[in-house]
Amino acid sequence: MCGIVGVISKGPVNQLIYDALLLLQHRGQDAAGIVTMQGTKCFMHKARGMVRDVFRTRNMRALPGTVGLGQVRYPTAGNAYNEEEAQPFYVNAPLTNAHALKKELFDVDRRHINTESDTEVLINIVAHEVERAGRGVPLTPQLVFQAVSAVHKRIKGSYAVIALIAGHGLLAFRDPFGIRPLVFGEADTPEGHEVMVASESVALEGTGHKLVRDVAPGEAIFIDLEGRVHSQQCADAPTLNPCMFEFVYLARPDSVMDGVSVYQARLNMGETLAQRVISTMPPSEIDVVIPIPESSRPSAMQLAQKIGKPYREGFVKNRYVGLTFIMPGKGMRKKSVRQKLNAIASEFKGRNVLLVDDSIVRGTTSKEIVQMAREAGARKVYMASAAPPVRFPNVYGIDMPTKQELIAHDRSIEDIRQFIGADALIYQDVDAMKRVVKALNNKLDGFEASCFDGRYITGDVSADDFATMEAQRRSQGDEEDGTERTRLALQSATEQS
Ligand code: PIN
Repeated sequence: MCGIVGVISKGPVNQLIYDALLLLQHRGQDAAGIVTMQGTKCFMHKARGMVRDVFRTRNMRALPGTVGLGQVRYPTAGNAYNEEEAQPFYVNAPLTNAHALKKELFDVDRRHINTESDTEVLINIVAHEVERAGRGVPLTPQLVFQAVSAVHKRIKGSYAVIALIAGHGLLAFRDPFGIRPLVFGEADTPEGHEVMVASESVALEGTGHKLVRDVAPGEAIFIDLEGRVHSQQCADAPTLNPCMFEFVYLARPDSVMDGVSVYQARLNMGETLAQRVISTMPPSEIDVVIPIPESSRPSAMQLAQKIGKPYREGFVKNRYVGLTFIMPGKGMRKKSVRQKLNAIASEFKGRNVLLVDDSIVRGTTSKEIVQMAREAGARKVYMASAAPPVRFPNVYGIDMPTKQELIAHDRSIEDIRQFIGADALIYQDVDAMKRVVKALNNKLDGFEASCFDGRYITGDVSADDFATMEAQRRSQGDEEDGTERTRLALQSATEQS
């Protein structure tokens, strides 16, 4: 998962892209970058870290031009800490056939891939197909669309792409299953017409653009340098199956995705979760409903109303959790949940509390939070999850642990309840969740909800893919624990001195 934005304007775009990236920061905090284009020349700045730390005035001044794009990155496939991989940051593209494509690119297309990143594979395929379509003739939108059709035939996975075609314009397209989100909007500025493409509508709204519509699954839009939008369906049998995790906790609640208000989706999930609560225990056994910040709030609020119990804030989130440094001679201390969340004791004392989280993935946070609620004086601690049990790994770009790390993989609800130490555990029902989100837009064909139902919509995911994914995660983990932490500590020290 990443946040991407592209814009074509009549004035400078560097500040605009920066502002949009800040609105998409929740989609990735690993690295950020901006590329701008002036004439046929491209300018770029990228680095590891959050948007506000990556860009300084001098970097922004070195990004001239009226066309550009940006990304906030969240590591998916590949080595998460390879600096080079922050570079091809135009795409949000976990591919399920990246390995085969890499070989094909080398053997057939004669292109060499330098990094482990799926994005580099994808961008090379796009570049190759665009070059092939435009060989010897002027590149028209029609030829660009022809290239996108060829790309769809070659790659498999979930992808939302924004690419600059030097000297021509901005290309954006979405995978034929509509897994990852992509919207576009426009604004009339004093300098003229402006078109913006982004992962979430909040990036458009927050920068003064009016949402025009979602890019359809399989569709490509090409914005020429005059700001004219050309569009065409480039896939054979597109269907719309947005990723359920966007609605569960990834997207901002003020975004509208594929015609669905994320906030409303969360409220609706609270409604069905309430039904599960009522069928599990008499609401009279619950004194108060408390959300675990942030994204469970709408569900918790709706749930509380439905069961007729008060909704109270019981945990405060520390907004300023910093880096973890290794000090000489000391082991690394893991940041605990307690540093990020603190209980308001008066809300727990002597009460039977129903805690609501958006999901339970590893269960480690839930376990610690249940413990904190008890220490704060709660009599009984019940836990409800607005998402169903997360039983299967994700191959479409959501950073989900391996099967073994998923608490609900191969475990009964009773086992999970015991693990987290709650007095009762209530999960969302997967069909009910799909039904209430779909009720917000009947044009949805379904959802990419493989983590919950084990159905991988692209139909090409094999046991081998899981094995590769798990191996990648393991090697990332090792590195994260070692050299990377040291490097981060050194880097921060230099920045502060
Ligand atoms: C909360 C996001 N949400 C919190 C992500 C923790 C599962 N975890 C999934 C709960 S917010 S665990 O939107 O960032 O505020 O089960 O893996 O421990």
